[in-house]
Amino acid sequence: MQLPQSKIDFYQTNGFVQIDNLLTPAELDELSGAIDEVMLDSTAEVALQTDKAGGNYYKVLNQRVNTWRDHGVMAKFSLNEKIARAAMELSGASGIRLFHDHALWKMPGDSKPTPWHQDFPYWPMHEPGALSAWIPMHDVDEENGCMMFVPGTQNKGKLTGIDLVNPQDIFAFEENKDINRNTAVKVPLKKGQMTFHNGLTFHYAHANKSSQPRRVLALIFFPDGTRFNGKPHVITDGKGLVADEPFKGGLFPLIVKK
Ligand SMILES: O=C(O)CCC(=O)C(=O)O
Repeated sequence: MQLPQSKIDFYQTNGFVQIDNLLTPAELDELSGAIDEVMLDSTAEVALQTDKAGGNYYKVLNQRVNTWRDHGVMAKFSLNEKIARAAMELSGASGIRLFHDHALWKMPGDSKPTPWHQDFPYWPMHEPGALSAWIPMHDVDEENGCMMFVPGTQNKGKLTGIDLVNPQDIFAFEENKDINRNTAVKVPLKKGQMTFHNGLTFHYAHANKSSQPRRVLALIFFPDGTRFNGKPHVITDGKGLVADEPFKGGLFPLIVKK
């Protein structure tokens, strides 16, 4: 085991956890250089950019999806065994596959917060258990877009997905009336620290009020054996996946197993 049991217990209880120094400073510098290359390369064709400058989604997130298929150094980190092994230990899965990576930049200027949401409702998976690693390239705090999590909300189950541009208030949902939003935990991070969060955990990120992009790589992992639910998704559409069958193959690579 590479993680202390206390970290696994914290994740299981709270639905998120902070992990320090999984990547070395040299690795982080290499990743930081590569993510800049991917994000600043207007010719990159494979890594899908979800919105262009000026768009409403772009004000929340300037995002490129599946950078690992575009850039060898991104692949080195999106398929990194240390990160996937941590995801396996936290989730208790017997193997971990990558669903997709995404570079998540919050641009300076007219920046909007990432509203309170769960991730899992967006993902075309039957079984819950998927989780994200959220890896900033630099220090993050309330000023430039650090995250907040509501402990224990991973136990709420799958709720209606939130529109990230015109968000509903997740705390106003009838089933969430027992949740006190003041229990949310703000998680500023220093370079070298990262978080993992369960796809069901309520989370939020502050707007970026700094003068520089907030640069993050997020990796979405799921337990081996998770089945495709057949719903449309930008990552799975047109890939010939069969509903109710487990995800498999090189597009959703098995990175680590017990
Ligand atoms: O980086 C952000 O602003 C939000 C990230 C997020 O929602 C996620 O990684 O699930």
